Amino acid sequence: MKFSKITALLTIATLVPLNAGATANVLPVPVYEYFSSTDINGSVTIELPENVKADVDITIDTPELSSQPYYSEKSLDSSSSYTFRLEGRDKTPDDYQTYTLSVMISSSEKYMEKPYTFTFDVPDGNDHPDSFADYKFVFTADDTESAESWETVSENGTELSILVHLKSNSKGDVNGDGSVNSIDASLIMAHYTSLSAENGKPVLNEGQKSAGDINGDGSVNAVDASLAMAYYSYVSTNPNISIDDFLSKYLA
Ligand SMILES: [Ca+2]
Ligand SMILES: [Ca+2]
Repeated sequence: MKFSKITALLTIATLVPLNAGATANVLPVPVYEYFSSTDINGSVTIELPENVKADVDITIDTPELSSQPYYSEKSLDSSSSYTFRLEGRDKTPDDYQTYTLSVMISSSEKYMEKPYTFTFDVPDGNDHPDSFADYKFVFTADDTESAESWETVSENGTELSILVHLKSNSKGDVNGDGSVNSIDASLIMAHYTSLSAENGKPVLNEGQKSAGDINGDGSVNAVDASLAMAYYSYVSTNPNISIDDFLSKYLA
């Protein structure tokens, strides 16, 4: 009787969200095939601002493996926080493991040019009790024009606040280099082709998809790629026409 009460209390305790303020804390599942939960001695918690999505990748470097996927989460939603559990290991020159966190945040029309990255180690919990490494990254986002995709706003031990600067691409300019040409058409086709395949992954991020949907019908496909090419060839003889003006003529 006594034990079952204790068990019930423990069960309740594990259901309490780890972070007050976030609606729920999600524990993503590692993709690393050698993951051993008994070796967990660290974690990375990510909190996202409202109205964004995030792709979060954690890779591991060891003497045998370089940039091996450890976690790979796509389109994480802003309404939750996420805790990625990590194994610890004692480090020697020929036996190490180093993690690299990579976070790409996007909104429906804006995206990060470069991912936020952070490289760190997790010590071995058996040899170093009380060494649990609990990193926390609190992200905020704005659309300030900046040469940098992100900046560290504050750093308090292992808790970091990161401000990301989201940018948007103009219509047709999928890669954001300032012009619409065959590179953009190729990216649109690569995205469409990849998603048409079984288990295909998107090539374009949210902001790029928005720029790639040239005719604005909600999907990015061969029609948009041919419109990019048509505009590119038209602009070579009519250099001052905007893509919107071109489209209103061409699609009329
Ligand atoms: Ca371009
Ligand atoms: Ca379209």
